[in-house]
Amino acid sequence: MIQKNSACEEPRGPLAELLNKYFVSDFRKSYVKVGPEKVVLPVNFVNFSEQIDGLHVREEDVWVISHPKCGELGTLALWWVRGIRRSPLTGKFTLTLIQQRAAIMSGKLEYSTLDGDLGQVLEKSFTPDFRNGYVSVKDIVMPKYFTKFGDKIQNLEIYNDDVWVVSFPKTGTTWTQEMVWCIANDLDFQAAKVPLPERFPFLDHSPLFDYTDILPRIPDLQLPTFVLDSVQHIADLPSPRFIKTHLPWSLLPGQIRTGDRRPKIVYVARNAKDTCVSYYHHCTLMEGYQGDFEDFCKLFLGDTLCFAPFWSHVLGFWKRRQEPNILFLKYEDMKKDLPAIIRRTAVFLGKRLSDNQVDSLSHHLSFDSMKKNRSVNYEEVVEINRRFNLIPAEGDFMRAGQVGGWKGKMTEQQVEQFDQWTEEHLEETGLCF
Ligand code: PPS
Repeated sequence: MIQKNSACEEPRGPLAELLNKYFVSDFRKSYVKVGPEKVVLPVNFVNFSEQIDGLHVREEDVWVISHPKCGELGTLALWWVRGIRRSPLTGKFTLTLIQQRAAIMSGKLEYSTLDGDLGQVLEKSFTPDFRNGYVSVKDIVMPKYFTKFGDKIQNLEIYNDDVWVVSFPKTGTTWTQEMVWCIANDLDFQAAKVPLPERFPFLDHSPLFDYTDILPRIPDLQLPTFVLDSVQHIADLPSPRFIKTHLPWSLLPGQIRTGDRRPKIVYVARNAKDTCVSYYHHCTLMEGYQGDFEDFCKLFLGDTLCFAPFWSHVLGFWKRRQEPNILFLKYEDMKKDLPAIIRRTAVFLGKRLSDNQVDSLSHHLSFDSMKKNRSVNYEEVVEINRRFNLIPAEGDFMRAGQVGGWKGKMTEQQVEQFDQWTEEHLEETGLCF
């Protein structure tokens, strides 16, 4: 990295003479040596050094840094850079490295174990019968069972007419799925009686629940393919497919990330405090979390829960929100003015809705109506978990459906921590909740 005011000097000596003799042209007049490392660069670099120096760097950026044309050697020398921070005191840059480029070049995901105290809390309080631990992949926390599906997800064939709903867990995914499905299917409320997980399957469902050891023990437990192998199930679906995922941008199938295929993607985000409270209840009710709320907040703030880090998940889509195939929504806006969001989503999906249709869909999507609707309220899953003693907890998936429900649940200190954390991550992003 070149620092502002770093010294530039003219290269001297016989090698510099060779360079200036054989490697100058109309677009490259001469060379300079820059910075303490005396990096040789074209003289025109001087015109850009201040701009590069002042470049706004975000933590969720992913940089690949290499020496030019270094081929096989470069494969080893390249690193994924997770974060770049500039010290206000020294002006120096610090790079946070994730993993060697070699793994990325081979096209295979690379997994590592979770380190640190929070990793231990997670392993201790959140390993029910169907989850035997956690891994880190591209710096994202996933259940160990994800290792069986990860590469298959990376290589999943994508179609431009797919419709995806992408989100961090508990941010309004089900609500958004039902809205998107109904709009895309011309408000066919009769067909919408088919359970949502069948109409709009969850790509990363199977990695969350490993039933390999459970099924032989409970022969009466009959599970559909969208539960047992959700990735294959989706690969086999006819078009147009509707796909839910909680995967962040960096773990989406390769064809989406490279832009080779551009399916419609609706991303929904929610404020961190309500998401955390909702995720806590969800993990207790539907995923077998055994710890308390205090530890859960620590895990959330420490980005040590499935699909975390939270903010890079949200910002990964926020920064792509202008792309024509991406629609970025907020739970809070849906609560504030659902008809307006329905209209926006309809335009995005290329559908026209009359005022009456917007009204009837708003009614169908109201919290009270969705809470009673067995095709979207996951009552059956809660019942199965209880019946087979997989998770004995009591509660409803459609729990509170409020903005600000955290108020009765978080301590003053937790609120302060969440607010500070939010502020740090949203600074200069233009995103607010
Ligand atoms: S999941 O399991 O990750 O897919 O959960 P997700 O659907 O993202 O989030 C569930 C929360 O969304 C609330 N919800 C709604 N709120 C308002 N209106 C409607 N129609 C609605 N449908 C679902 C649901 O109650 C969960 O939030 P909490 O705060 O837990 O109530």
